[in-house]
Amino acid sequence: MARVNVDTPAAGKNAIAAEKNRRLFRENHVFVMNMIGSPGCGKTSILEYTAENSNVRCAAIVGDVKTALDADRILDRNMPAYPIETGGGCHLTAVQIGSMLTRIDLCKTDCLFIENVGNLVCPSVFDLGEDIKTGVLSVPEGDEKVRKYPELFSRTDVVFINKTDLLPHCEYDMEKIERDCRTARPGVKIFKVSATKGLGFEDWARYLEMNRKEQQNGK
Ligand SMILES: Nc1nc2c(ncn2[C@@H]2O[C@H](COP(=O)(O)OP(=O)(O)OP(=O)(O)O)[C@@H](O)[C@H]2O)c(=O)[nH]1
Ligand SMILES: [Mg+2]
Repeated sequence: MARVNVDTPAAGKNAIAAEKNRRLFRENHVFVMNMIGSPGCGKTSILEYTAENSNVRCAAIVGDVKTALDADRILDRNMPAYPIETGGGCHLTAVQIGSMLTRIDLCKTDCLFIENVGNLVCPSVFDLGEDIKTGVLSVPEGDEKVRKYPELFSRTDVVFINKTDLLPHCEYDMEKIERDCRTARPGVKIFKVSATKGLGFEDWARYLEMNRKEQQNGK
């Protein structure tokens, strides 16, 4: 079985780049969320909804193995979005994020989203310099994902449970998954939403606004 050994020179390089990114984010008072979830769980759809419905000054770095399709979707909703093609890599690295930061007007950004490559495993162990890791789950994936991917969910301060509009069509124990999230990460904030139907985003809007105020107080 292939394993990712994170105790390597490459990991050391990543840690140094992550610290550099973090310093830049702090200096510019930018709140950074690293969004991690399976392919198709709705990461881009949540950002599209946010772009259309929030006044908070946001930008996104969007990682995909190939194409800039997701960054284009976000740009179409008037949120600045910067694609990174990993060319086969299953996660973003802090070096890749650092190379994008000269292109982003951090002074005019309160919240930066990093949409990681769709994957519940590798992105969870790579620090990008973010403030928080955000897990994105969706109802049709099934309600055992938190237990099956504990590395990620032990590190997520925010979890979206997306595609709640599909609850009537799926066997999904919402109470169980919420309990699993809280066991894995006590204090985690959980937003239950439907990105395509625009449902359940009230708490998310308040959370973003609270962070905007905190960042702007520092600017
Ligand atoms: N029914 C339903 N479909 C949704 C919802 N959110 C997203 N989708 C659909 O799910 C599919 C994948 O959504 P994306 O936003 O592209 O997912 P993603 O996580 O960004 O996918 P990758 O970037 O490929 O990992 C699209 O067809 C969306 O329209 C939702 O709340 N309800
Ligand atoms: Mg996407």
